[in-house]
Amino acid sequence: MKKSVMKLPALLTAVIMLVPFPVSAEEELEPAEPIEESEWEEIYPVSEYHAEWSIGNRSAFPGDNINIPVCVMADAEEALALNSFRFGINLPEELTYIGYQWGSAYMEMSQGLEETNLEFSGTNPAGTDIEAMNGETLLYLYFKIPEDVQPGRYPITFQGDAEALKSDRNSVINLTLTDGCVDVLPAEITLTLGDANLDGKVNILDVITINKAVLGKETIDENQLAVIDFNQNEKPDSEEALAVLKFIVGLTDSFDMIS
Ligand SMILES: [Ca+2]
Ligand SMILES: [Ca+2]
Repeated sequence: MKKSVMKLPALLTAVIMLVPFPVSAEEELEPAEPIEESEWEEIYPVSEYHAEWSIGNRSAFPGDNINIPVCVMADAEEALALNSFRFGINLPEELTYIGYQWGSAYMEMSQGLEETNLEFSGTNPAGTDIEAMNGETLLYLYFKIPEDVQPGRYPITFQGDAEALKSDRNSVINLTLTDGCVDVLPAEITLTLGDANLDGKVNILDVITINKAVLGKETIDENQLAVIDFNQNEKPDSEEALAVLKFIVGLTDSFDMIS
């Protein structure tokens, strides 16, 4: 007896399901509610990333042909793969700009008419234009150092309004732009041990240069490495900065203590 009572609701449900439910054509074609602008961020929260684009530093002699790398670093893959970007680079007019190389990445770019003002931009809705690995060189700028240029520092700087955008509307990429330079050395130069910035003197500025290079905040070239790489491991080390410091304050008169 109890069993047949239990079965009754199941039977009713089956009967109800067989009866067609009236749905009007109008109701069927009702479009989905559009997502309001104000709701979008709630559904897809804004992600913030940080990226650094940096122009390298190099020293060179008059007559040299050089290239300056432009590197990218970021805290997330999302900040390395960009669908849209725009930046400009100010070139020193005293140096002869030859051209640039943009790796193998596909891009659409425009070049400024002035050789002292390069502009790069790309937009590609179907894919990514900038897609790099962390620390990778994205771009090389080529220069010829004129024979008659004055020795000194020639800055190569980003234009401050650079933009890095991801196609995904809800990500924000905060950019840090680090400028670079070419240090033109006197045609005749004597490389002096410890003179990391190659200005002909050994002083605290050289300790700072080495420490910055150790921390990766400054790149040093082969001439600079030649005068500070006392332990011959082909990279700057903090003990080399210390050795130069000891030399400056008179604690030692040679750099032979590191081998
Ligand atoms: Ca120096
Ligand atoms: Ca070293």
